[in-house]
Amino acid sequence: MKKPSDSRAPAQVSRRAMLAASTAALGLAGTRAAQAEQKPLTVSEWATQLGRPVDDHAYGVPSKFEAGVIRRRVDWLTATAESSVAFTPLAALEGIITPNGLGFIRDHGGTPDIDPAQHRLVIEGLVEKPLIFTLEDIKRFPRVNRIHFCECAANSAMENNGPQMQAVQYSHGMVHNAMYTGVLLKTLLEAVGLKPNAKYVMPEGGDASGLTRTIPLDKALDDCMIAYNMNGEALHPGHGYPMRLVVPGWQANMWVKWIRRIKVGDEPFMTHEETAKYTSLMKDGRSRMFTWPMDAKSVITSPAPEAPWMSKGQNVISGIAWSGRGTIKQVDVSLDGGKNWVKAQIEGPVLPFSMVRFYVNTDWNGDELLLQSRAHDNTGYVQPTKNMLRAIRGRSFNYHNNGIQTWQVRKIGEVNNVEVS
Ligand SMILES: Nc1nc2c(c(=O)[nH]1)N[C@H]1C(S)=C(S)[C@@H](COP(=O)(O)O)O[C@H]1N2
Ligand SMILES: [Mo]
Repeated sequence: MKKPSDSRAPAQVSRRAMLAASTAALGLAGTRAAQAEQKPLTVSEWATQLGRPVDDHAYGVPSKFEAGVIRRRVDWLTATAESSVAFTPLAALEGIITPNGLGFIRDHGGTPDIDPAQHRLVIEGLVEKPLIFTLEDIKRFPRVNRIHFCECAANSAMENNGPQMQAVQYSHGMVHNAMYTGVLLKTLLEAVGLKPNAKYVMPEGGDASGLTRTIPLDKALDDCMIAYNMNGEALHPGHGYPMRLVVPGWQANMWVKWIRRIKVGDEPFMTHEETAKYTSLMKDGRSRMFTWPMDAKSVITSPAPEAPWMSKGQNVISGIAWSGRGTIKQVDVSLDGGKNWVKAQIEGPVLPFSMVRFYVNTDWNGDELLLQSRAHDNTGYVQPTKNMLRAIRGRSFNYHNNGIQTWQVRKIGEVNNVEVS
């Protein structure tokens, strides 16, 4: 039996022999075994009295012991709390569905509180019959349910300049994955009737920022949705209540929230922000524009700087992968900074433009690891290293940074955001 080498693990060595059969079999060396010893199967305090009344929260909340699992803002990142971002706590989440209360929120002008009875969606421009829809109208059209990731183009952008954020929540937390219920945009565009010269749709938000984007008609007619439910329940206000545009696989700034107007046009409608901010500067000084789909990306969510391993022996590497060009085909994991790779096990649903969950089960001897993950999608695209991206795009703050992330597992309780050359 291995000796626990973690100074944080309580002195359980002498009594560990009693648990040898179970813990040695699992290779568990630390916290879990210690807890088991401190709480044998006697009657626990909470079993000697009645619990709280059923339904004491009309809308359920997590255990108080999960109080650290929350969205977090980085206040220095943006000028104000209204034009800000609150990041998904990826290290604490499992599977592929992000709970609605934890999915990142990015607003340009704060979150409006919209009365659904007052909200309207106007479809106008190059259409035969402009129409105004209420939420109830929208709900009368045939429905679809689709699971999709939503990733801000700026996710991981700072990391292009070298390791910055000591938490996967901040380095990669501008992504969430949810099941949307709504109507295909195609269905609504058929209802208004497109004029033959229609080429683009221009969705506009009903918030203070009035965010407007341009989407080519092909994409609009393919898989875009007007969604009103997210993970079963009505969209939360921060995610666009009562309705938002879903643009599967494409950068999240096109997923217009609180959508109130769709104008159909024959040329792109470029706002200042769209031309100036959502282009990517390259090394040679030119800019990449219209970089709409999000390329394949993956990240190990546990261990991570905020979720270190606390024991040697058996440990699970858990991560997520997604591609805006299709379906994830394979994820590789390296323990040595990209020299050797093993194929991760993808566990759970594999769907187009959706996250997948991957695992590698390990037996950790306590030596330093340099953990990386690398996604492959069904177009044959393989997630590049950060240096491969820099060779083309340079080192500036870079939108669409899908470079491979490295976590250095240095010792029990310590994981760092690092880079290997
Ligand atoms: N109307 C409106 N839609 C918007 C925004 C906004 O500020 N206003 N922000 C966009 C940006 S930049 C992102 S990253 C996504 C974030 O979606 P979420 O807040 O549901 O995560 O919404 C997009 N849609
Ligand atoms: Mo964004």
